[in-house]
Amino acid sequence: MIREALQKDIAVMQKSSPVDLVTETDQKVEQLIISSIKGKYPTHSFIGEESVAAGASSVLTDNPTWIIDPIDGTTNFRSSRFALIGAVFCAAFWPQIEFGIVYSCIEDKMYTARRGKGAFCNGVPIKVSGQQDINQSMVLTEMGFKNDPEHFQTLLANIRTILTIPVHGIRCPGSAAVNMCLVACGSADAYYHMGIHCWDMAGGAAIVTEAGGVIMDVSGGPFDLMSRRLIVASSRAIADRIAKAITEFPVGRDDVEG
Ligand code: LIP
Repeated sequence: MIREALQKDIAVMQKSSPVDLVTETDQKVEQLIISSIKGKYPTHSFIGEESVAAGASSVLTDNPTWIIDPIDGTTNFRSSRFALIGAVFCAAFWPQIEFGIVYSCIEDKMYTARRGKGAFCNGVPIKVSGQQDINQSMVLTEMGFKNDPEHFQTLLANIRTILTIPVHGIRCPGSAAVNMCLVACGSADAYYHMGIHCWDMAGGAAIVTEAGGVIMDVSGGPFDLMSRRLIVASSRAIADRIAKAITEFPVGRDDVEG
């Protein structure tokens, strides 16, 4: 459905800000995923990016819950047909993530993982690079300016701090879920981000963990799916070094509504 939509004109609507976009395809893909899963598991719950935008709850309960981002990288999808666009879904059987699926649909790469059973790309097992040396690492992050000069200054200062550690480079591919998969398969060594959502992180969290990666909060504490922030890395040493380097800014939580 996403690939077909790329052949046509894409009408874009703005949600909370110019960096928070939605298209008809986001809404249709989310409905398709939810109705397919509901057919099999009628009692399960859902947290979907577009359903939450329309007013649904994003609080995780102890009911089996599917967390869905129909198009992760909507800006890539809408503006440039940029190569990295992910469709993400994952099942959280509270308090654990049971499995994650990220489909990088332009590349036709299906990343999958199930807790304790490993991570795969198109059925082939994947592993993080195992890199321990921050000076030899490729780091991913994202830039979204939400009209808050203070956050923007911190975001830019963090990029400068990481670059001058130094590292091999920083890249901003535009899809949180795909970024996590790039770390999971060893194409990048780390990814950090503040201001994303549980639907951007959930599928990739399962995949990077099963690929042998480290996932943590930007403070260096345990990863919290509802915290809107994370570091993933090929090793504890690199994750700790990034946590030490970056300055936090407040982003709120997904499970505090209103
Ligand atoms: C997007 C992320 C992207 C990030 C944006 C946004 P969406 O998700 O994947 O990496 O920079 O802030 O959260 O909105 O396209 O699903």
